[in-house]
Amino acid sequence: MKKFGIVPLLALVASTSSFTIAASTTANADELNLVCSAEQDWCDLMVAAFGAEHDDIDVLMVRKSTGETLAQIRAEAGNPKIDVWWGGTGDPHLIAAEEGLSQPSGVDTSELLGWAQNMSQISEGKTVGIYAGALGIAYNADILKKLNVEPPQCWADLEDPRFFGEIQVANPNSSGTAYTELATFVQLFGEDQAMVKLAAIGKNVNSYTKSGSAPSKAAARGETGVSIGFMHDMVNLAAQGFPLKIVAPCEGTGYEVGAVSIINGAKNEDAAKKWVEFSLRADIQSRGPEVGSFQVPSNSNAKVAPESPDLASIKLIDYDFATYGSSETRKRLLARWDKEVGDPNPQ
Ligand code: S7P
Repeated sequence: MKKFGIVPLLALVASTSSFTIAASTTANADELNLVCSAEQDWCDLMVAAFGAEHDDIDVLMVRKSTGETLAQIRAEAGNPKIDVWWGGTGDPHLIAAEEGLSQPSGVDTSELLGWAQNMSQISEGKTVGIYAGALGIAYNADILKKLNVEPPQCWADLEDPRFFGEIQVANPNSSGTAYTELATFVQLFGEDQAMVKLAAIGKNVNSYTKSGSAPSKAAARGETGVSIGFMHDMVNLAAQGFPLKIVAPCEGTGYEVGAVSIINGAKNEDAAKKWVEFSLRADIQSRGPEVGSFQVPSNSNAKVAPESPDLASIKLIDYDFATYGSSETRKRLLARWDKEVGDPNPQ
């Protein structure tokens, strides 16, 4: 597995599943079974836009968190029900590739930014980067004011008892967002200290959600004071008028490269390849902001929304996708998280 520094490349530049079907009017249409791990609105837009160009392909889409999708793909190995997996953090896509659960798509990646091509290089073409986004902290300014609590600026602040019962974050077993957080802590503080810190933060956690975007939605609605998640999801909520403030933690932070993969043994391989090509196009990637998805697109010709967090101005770690996107590392880290941090009320 090849690893190379991505930060310089960046500088260059509820989980309840619901189904959507874009039905074709053509008899004998092909089918495409898609799992989407981005936000539901973007999944729906993508299915509709693809359907508008391919009226000979029926797309059956279900939205699932990243860790849940990896579990499904593993369970169905050899007889997959899914053809293509679009969206979600890149580490589980890389793990699927390493385990032989996805296959090279053979698509042209020459228009993509270096961090997206890196995913393809690590996985020998089995997964490709579609967007990037940084991990951060959000707080509900009204709630913290009412509680007379000083807002957090650093990851370390979240260990403080002043946030008792006020932090919400996802469970890294089901959520790619929360696995990115776990891997970020390990890269920032070392594995042992990361567990100590996450357990200390855990004392202040009111709930570990299944989906990574749920905590910031809860913070926006005033159901929790603080959330951990991706900054682009927080930006979307703040843009809707919720009293959410976004913090780039002082110690530095990790980031995701969202990905797309064709499942090994896909029954509808041609349609899956068409989906991958479609999802890498600049005009298609430029449409995320229409539905409040403010990740940085991977196609160098796609429009970056002014709302998108500027990755070059955030103190990003040089996230090691080859290591944290490997089966062995994820298995070990999740086992330690379950034992040393743990969710007292698993869903
Ligand atoms: O689309 C928003 C987003 O934050 O959700 C994805 C996330 O991994 C999926 O949710 P889980 O944490 O529940 O797995 C991100 O890839 C994406 O940026």
